Amino acid sequence: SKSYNTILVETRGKVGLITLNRKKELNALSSELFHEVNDALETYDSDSEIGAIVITGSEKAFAAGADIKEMRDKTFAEVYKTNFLGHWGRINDIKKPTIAAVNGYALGGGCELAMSCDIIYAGDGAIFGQPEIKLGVIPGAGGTQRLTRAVGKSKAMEYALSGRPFTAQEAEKWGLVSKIFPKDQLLGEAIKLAEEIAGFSQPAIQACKEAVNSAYELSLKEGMHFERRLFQALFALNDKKEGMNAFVEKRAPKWTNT
Ligand code: CO8
Repeated sequence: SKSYNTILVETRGKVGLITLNRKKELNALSSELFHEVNDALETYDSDSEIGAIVITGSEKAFAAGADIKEMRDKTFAEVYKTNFLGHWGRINDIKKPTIAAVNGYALGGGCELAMSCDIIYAGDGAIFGQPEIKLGVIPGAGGTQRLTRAVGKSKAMEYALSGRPFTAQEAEKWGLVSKIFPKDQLLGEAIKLAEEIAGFSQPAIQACKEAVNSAYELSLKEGMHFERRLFQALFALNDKKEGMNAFVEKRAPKWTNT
C-alpha cells in the first residue's frame, strides 16, 4: 500500500484501516494530513476488495482539531479565496461505510471528522468537544450542523457556545456515539463491525448508506419514497436473488457484488 507522511494505512481483510499519525501534535489535522486522509479514503472507496473503512487515531488523541499553528497567520482574504479546508468535504462523497474509532481527544475538527463518519465507536476515556469559540472562531466542518442534528439544539448550543468538552459516556447517552468500549478493545470492535458490514453485498450496503443519509436532507415523505425506490431497485441485483435463495435453501449467501 501507499506510504504517507501523516497517516498509516493498512488493509485488514476487507477493511481499510486509516490511522492518523501525527502523534506528537495529537493528530492536529493539517492540510497535508487531511489531503492524505482523502486520498486514502478515495483509494479504498474505489478498491473492490474493500467493503468498509475504519478511521482511528492514537490512544491519547483521535484528533485535537485543525492545525492551529497552520491557521494562526492566515487572513480572511487568503482563506476565502482559496476556500481553505474546503477539501474536508470530500469525505462526504465516500460511498463505503466509514467508522470512526475514537480514543482520547476528538476536539474541534477532530470531533467534526468523527461526525463525518457513518458510525462512531468510542473508547471509555474519549473526550469530545467543539472548543473553537475559545480561539475566537466557530466550528467549520459540521460542528454546528451535525452536532445539532445528532444531539438537538440545546446541547449543541451549550457545547458549541461554551467550548466545554463532553465525555464518551455523555456522547453515547445522547446518541452521537453508538457504543463505548474499554480503550484497548475499541479498535478491535470497530474492525469487527467493519468486517461484518464488509461481508454483505456492496451495492446493497451502498444503497443502505445512501438511504440513511437522505434522512438528513429530505422530508419524511420524500425520504420514504427514495427508500422504497432504492429497495425496489435492488431487486435488479444478482445479490438480491442470491440472498433470498440462500435463505430459503438454508445456506450462506455468496455475494458477487453484482
Ligand atoms: N493544532 C496544532 N497543534 C496542536 C493542536 C492543534 N489543534 N492540539 C495540540 N497541539 C499540539 C500542542 O501545541 C503541543 O505541541 P508542542 O509540544 O509543540 O507545544 C502538542 O500538540 C501537545 O499538546 P498539549 O501540550 O497541549 O497537550 P495537553 O495534553 O496538555 O492538552 C489538549 C491536550 C487539551 C487537546 C490541548 O492540546 C488542546 O486544547 N488542543 C487544541 C484543541 C482545539 O482548540 N481544537 C480546535 C482547533 S480549531 C478547529 O478544529 C477548527 C476546525 C475547522 C474545520 C474547517 C474545515 C472547512
